[in-house]
Amino acid sequence: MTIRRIATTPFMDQKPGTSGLRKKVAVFRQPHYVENFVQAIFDTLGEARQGATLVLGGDGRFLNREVVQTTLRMAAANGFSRILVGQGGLLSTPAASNLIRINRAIGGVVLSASHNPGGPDGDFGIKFNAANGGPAPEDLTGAIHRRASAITAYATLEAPDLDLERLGEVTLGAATVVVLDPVADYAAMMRQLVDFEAIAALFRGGFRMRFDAMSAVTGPYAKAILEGALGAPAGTVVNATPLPDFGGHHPDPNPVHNADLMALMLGAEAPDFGAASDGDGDRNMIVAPGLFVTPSDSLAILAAHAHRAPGYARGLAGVARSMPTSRAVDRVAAKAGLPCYETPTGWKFFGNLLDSGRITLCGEESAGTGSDHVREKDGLWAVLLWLNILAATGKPADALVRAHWAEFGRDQYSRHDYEEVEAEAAQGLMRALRAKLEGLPGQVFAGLTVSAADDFAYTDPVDGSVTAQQGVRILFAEDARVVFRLSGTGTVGATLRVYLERYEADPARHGAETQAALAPVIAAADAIAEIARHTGRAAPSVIT
Ligand code: G16
Repeated sequence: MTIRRIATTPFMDQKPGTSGLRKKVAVFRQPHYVENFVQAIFDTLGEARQGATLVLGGDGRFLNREVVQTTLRMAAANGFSRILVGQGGLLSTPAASNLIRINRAIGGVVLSASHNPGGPDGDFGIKFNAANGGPAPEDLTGAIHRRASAITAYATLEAPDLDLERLGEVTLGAATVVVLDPVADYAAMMRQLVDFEAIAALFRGGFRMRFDAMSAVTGPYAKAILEGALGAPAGTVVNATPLPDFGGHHPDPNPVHNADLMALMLGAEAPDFGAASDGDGDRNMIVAPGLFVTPSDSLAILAAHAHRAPGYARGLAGVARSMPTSRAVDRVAAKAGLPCYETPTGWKFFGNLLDSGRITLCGEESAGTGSDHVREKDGLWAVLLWLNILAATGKPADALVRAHWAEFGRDQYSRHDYEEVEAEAAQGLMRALRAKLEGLPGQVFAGLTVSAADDFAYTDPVDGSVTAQQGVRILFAEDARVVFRLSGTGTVGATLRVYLERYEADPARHGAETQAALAPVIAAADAIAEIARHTGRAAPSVIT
């Protein structure tokens, strides 16, 4: 087979965001667009790629199959010797992370725009995960961006598409392509971490749950593990077939985009437990009967009980959360005497903490929870750990949450998103906020007194790297906080995220409705940032 070098010119917008390069499908369909970015990744790896193993797969969204074939041909032409690809081109993000680690691969190309909608008018994405299985760190994404901005040629192989349905090895040029079952290794890892027998006994005892795979990649994983290995009744997993357009839905596991699960769990016929996962299987949603569990609370509850699962029986080394995530997990860490780290938004910032053994568990408000078993957040793992905890404590999920609040207090929490705001308007809002930070302490807004205000900067304790301008945080003396930042995963205009929280120690008030409990914080946020004036929006587009 002939290797061809194709001349190309750079696209100047190939800058990875919070999690890889995410754009509209139409952008990725431009001639050479995918090839340029993939070649930039390969070039950045340099000579180390010669003879190396590469992992490849995606969440099954529109373009997934085509880009898998393109990447296979390019990988074979670029000197990789083994390419491990999930059957049908499918791999969940945590499963890809695991495969990279257990096969000592140089890294992986993961095709996903996560929770963003799919289909021809939706979004697509390409991210590179490094040899530790985690998202490429900032220096690597920076190098890929620089390379993509100066690229002049890419290498590919003249070869027909491979049959990715048939498991086994095939030769492609000088490389071996291994088409593997995307679920098997992942399921084996889960068996090591959580007590399958205890969960199976729970289901045998009549425990009922719904897992909504949202027509995305977790379907086959959840079917095999929950209904297959653990014996949950058939039909426990719904929307289990990955579809290129996710059935027309937004595969984002939150109360807004999974209103069906919310309605079921808040209704009279609620099963014992509800859960969902996103496009590429790294996010999770947890719903107890009558009660949505915020990702921040979920992280805290998992941290408090993880020792009940065999994989964590020796306890935790430490925990971490992204800065905008509520401080609920900090309270668990303080009581247990564990180190607790606060990182910028983006799973890549947990990588060094996990690699150096400083933390065992970490999570984010954006529905991500994970541990040191891989270097990505892991949706199904979080659900299995919850099930293990429910089995071990014998407590109903809602009672477990309320008991947690009674012990630690409740961090009322909500995120208000203003989507597709004109980019300049959103940046203007952030500039104006930064300009007034110094004068804020001592001022009173909606009855709350500002005690501190800054623009979050993070110094990585392992490599000393500094990441600045990661979100404006304003603390109030009344144990409340608001954080403002612009999303790094949107594909149209800018998304302003406003993260709101208030701590409540008094159990008598733990039942309060969240938006009502946060009303003064919401009013103070608006007064400080003048959201309506800058964005022209009277209300958020999405409240979660
Ligand atoms: C990605 C990152 C997460 C981050 C989330 C939201 O998640 O992996 O670490 O919290 O985006 O980021 P932003 O607030 O910048 O939109 P995913 O699930 O989209 O890959």
